Amino acid sequence: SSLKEGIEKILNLQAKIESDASNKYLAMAAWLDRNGFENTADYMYKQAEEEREHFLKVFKYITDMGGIAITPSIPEVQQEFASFKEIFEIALENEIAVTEAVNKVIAKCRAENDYATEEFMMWYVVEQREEEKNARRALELFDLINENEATGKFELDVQISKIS
Ligand code: OFO
Repeated sequence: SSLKEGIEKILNLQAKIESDASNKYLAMAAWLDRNGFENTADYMYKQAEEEREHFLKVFKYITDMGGIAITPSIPEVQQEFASFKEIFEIALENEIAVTEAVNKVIAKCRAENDYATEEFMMWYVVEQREEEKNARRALELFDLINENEATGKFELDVQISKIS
């Protein structure tokens, strides 16, 4: 393998984090769907698909570099949420945690002089910047549109689904 052991390990961890993110968003999509937020549900199903792609991208990279990609286990994820808004609070927290994980991979690459993997990970840096911005924008909309007013929920559902 052209991957050092520590790099292979941290990349497998990143693959698992992306896979977990996909499952978390899938549960959020289902909650949104069954609570009538059809547009935002579609948005979240799409996020789940995107995270699955992020997972596959790193998974394939490990293999391409001659390493051993480990299929991640699937833990239980949160299925119920207190409110529409809580979904986006959790989504933002999750994106921040993923960004931190990406940064750790890059720090490891630098420590191990693995500049090829560092370059590969830059795609994730850009992606995380975008996803954090979108999650923050969704929360901003909750400040602008009152969820508890007559058509507030409906309007939020429409506007959030238009992000990105
Ligand atoms: Fe994988 O991009 Fe967000 O988490």
